[in-house]
Amino acid sequence: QEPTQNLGVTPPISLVPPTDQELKSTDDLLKTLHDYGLFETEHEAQKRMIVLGKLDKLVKDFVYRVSKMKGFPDALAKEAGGKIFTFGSYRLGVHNSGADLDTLCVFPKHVEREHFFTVMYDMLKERPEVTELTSVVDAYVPVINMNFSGIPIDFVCARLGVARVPDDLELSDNNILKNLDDRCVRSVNGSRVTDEILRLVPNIPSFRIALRTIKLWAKRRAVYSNVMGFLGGVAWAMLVARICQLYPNACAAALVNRFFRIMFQWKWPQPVLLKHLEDGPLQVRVWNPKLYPSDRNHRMPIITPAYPSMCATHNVTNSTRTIMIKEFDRGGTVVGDVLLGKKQWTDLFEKSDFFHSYKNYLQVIASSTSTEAQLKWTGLVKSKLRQIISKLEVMELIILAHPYINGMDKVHYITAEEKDNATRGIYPLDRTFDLEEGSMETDFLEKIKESGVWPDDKIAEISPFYSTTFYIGLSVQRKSKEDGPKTKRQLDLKSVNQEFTQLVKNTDIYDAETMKIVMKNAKAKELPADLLGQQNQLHGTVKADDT
Ligand code: 3AT
Ligand code: MN
Ligand code: MN
Repeated sequence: QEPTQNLGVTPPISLVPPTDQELKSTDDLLKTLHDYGLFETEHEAQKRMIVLGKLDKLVKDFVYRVSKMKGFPDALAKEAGGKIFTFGSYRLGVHNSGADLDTLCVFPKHVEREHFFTVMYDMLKERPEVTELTSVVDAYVPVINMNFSGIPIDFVCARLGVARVPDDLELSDNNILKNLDDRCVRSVNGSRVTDEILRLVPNIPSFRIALRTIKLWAKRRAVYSNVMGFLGGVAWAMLVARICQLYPNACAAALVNRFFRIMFQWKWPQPVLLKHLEDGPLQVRVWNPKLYPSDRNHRMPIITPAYPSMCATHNVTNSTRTIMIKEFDRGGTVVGDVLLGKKQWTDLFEKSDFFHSYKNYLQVIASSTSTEAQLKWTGLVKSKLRQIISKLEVMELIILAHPYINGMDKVHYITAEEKDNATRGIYPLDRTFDLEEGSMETDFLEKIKESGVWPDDKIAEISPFYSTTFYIGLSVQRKSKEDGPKTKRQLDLKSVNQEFTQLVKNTDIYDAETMKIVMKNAKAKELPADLLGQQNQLHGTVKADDT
């Protein structure tokens, strides 16, 4: 591709090539990204290729088997084909070492979606390379999750309206979506969106370094999370892609600098588009605020480039947008100093000081008595937490409601008498332990024994109790001069509490026997010590950094 080609909805802002200073800064940036351990080894890269090769063979074998089941003669069953595509960070070429491999399996119309979750699932179960095999058939995008030779795979599927899926089949033609099940459209579009982003970026190597930088920055600054109302990987990729279109010849350091400055000044809710929206063959909505009132609610619209285009950021609220704009401002200032040699790239990646930033916090604690229940319950509470933010930010006294992107997972070993307290969010600190993200390792009894705080003969009486605490930082209006001495400035969160409790309890997942939900206020000085960067001895391990 010609680097100067106009790929966006406007001409580029500047075509100037990088300065020596910018090139040197880009070198420094690359070194810094390597220091954070972001890049995988050659060995790991090769392993991914081998796994993808095996998955492709597996898909063809799967289509063959189902074809035979349906009575196809051998030759036709072999010709039916089947193919895999990748999407997500791996497809964009910005995946970290250890990242998952997002893979789409495409098959012809005589194979049904159900076959993927039965026949394919069983074939995977047979493979010695496969561990931790699970599936979520009723998700918005149904998926098989597994580790294949140690690499985490998100395996989604699409049944196309064709008799054969040859190896040279492409997904770029909009007509491929005709007569597809909605779930298939969503699965195919994960891949089509990533492909389009790459097609619309003029300088892919610089795009990749800039995007890796922005993703690391967003994680460290705690603004990387679609569920919590910030942006997810696809949205960050689209923003960086737009900057690449505007500066097609810039190197990564310059792109990162422009990114922060342009995003800080952006006239939201003007949308970020990578190309003009297309009409297509489906009876589905394409994002259009002139036509659809709900699209006008989007605070920070970033629109996917593959038909049918959608807003990737409908979760953004006034508060989360304000927080991100403030972070863009900070990012621009820091990078400006980096380019002047006054600061280091590591300064850009300084961790968010969320737990030191507010006087008042709201704690939302989801708890239960088993790991299985806890995973489901926490997932549900997390997915609904934005509703609290929306309710809080319309309250008169609240300026900003700031959700932290991760919940804090803990296990508490409690006696039967301590259960009542535990359900109210009061735990014995000497028997409380951090759980690593994603893991539900539960055997901390040894540690309790070692500590000597709890005598051996009593250990039989304690059982694990799991809690996940989400934090919302509250910026509350100060007393104003007009307030008389009797003016009530008390923040009343009772109704928010009640509505949220109702909302999460009124679901299929909720089980009154095992699951509890509590909302509590916490002043800054009442926050657990481990959140403030002080180590509590028995908490032992400091949580590993998630980046
Ligand atoms: P990582 O390197 O994996 O952290 P990523 O951008 O690959 O970054 P994911 O693997 O989480 O992130 O997601 C890849 C794509 O899968 C992005 C989106 O098209 C789709 N996807 C992810 N989560 C969901 C979801 N909850 N619902 C629908 N689609 C999703
Ligand atoms: Mn991924
Ligand atoms: Mn994934």
